[in-house]
Amino acid sequence: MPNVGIIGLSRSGKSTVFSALTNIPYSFSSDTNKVGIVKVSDERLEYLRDLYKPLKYTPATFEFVDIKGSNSTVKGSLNSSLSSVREVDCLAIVIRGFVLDGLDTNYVDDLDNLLLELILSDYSQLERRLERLEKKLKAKENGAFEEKLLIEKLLLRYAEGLIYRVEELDSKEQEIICNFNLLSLKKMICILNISEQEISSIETSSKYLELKDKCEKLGFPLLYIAANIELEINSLEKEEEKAYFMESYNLVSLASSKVIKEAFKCLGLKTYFTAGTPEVRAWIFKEGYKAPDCAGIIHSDFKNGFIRAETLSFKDLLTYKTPQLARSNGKYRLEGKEYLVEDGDIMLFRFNV
Ligand SMILES: Nc1nc2c(ncn2[C@@H]2O[C@H](COP(=O)(O)OP(=O)(O)OP(=O)(O)O)[C@@H](O)[C@H]2O)c(=O)[nH]1
Ligand SMILES: [Mg+2]
Repeated sequence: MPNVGIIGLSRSGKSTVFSALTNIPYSFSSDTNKVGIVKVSDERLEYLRDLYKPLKYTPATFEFVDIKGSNSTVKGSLNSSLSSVREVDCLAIVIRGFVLDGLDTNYVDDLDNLLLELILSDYSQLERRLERLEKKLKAKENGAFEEKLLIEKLLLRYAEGLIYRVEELDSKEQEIICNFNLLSLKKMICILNISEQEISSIETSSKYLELKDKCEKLGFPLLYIAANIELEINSLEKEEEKAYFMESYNLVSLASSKVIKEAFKCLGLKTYFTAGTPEVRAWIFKEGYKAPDCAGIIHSDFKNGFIRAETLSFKDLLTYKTPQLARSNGKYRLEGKEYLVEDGDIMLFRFNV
């Protein structure tokens, strides 16, 4: 299951955002990581459910982690939690966009300060790595020199307090860097947590535009959410009430779906479906997966004994309305081992055991 770690400066609203995203009640305590699992809402899956009326309905799931921080200093919220940051697939950086104890914030400074913490950690990790590399260099070990060059290149940039993006490195460098597991190289999404009063005016505020500009330069998607309002919406029981509330705040979709959507994009994730009367289910896979790789997500036997995949794209199903009509119009394809699975494919795997 893919996951997103929520980080941010102390009291930026991380736990409130986590609660809004996961529907798990807010708790102030931040001594341990909190994990919440969210069902990925997908209109296509709902369509399949209405069509097949299955016994079991299984949306894909996504994990959010409220990463514990140290509250000893106003800044420096990550000191005690860097190992947790290392473990997640993607980072959601929460920036405080509301006034707290009468104090306003500068969004860009806050983002810079947080990134600096990640960079500092990476810097010392790379320095240690460089020391350990000495022996290998003396022994002229394969690849040691290339590694040294790359580390020096990274250190130079980090010394300026700036991050690297994976895309800036060539494929050989990317291969080497995989083993480093650097924090500042992770995929990141920026979440500005604003108060309800600002929802209507945020997009034209100069502070927001400044942050947007910064995020564009860094290649981070930027979302703004009013976590407190989302908490209230979550607490409502009736769907109509939720819809009414959302409309009154001009909210098109809930924060969790916005963040999940960005995380899918960042991590290159896609969805395929399996559909029948026993179960309608969504499966998350990585861009570039071939049919046997996707089969392997269900069970390794499906991959090892893969023969072919009967495939219908969701778009074709929508056009022809029923699987029968799609079939009689030749829209079911038999795909083999080399087939690159596409987002929205409805698949049935044939395999030998
Ligand atoms: N006005 C307003 N206050 C908020 C919002 N989100 C959080 N707060 C308040 O800000 C304070 C900190 O929120 P938390 O969600 O606990 O922040 P945090 O980043 O998890 O804090 P630590 O884990 O202690 O670093 C709390 O008093 C919240 O009630 C918001 O959207 N609007
Ligand atoms: Mg917290």
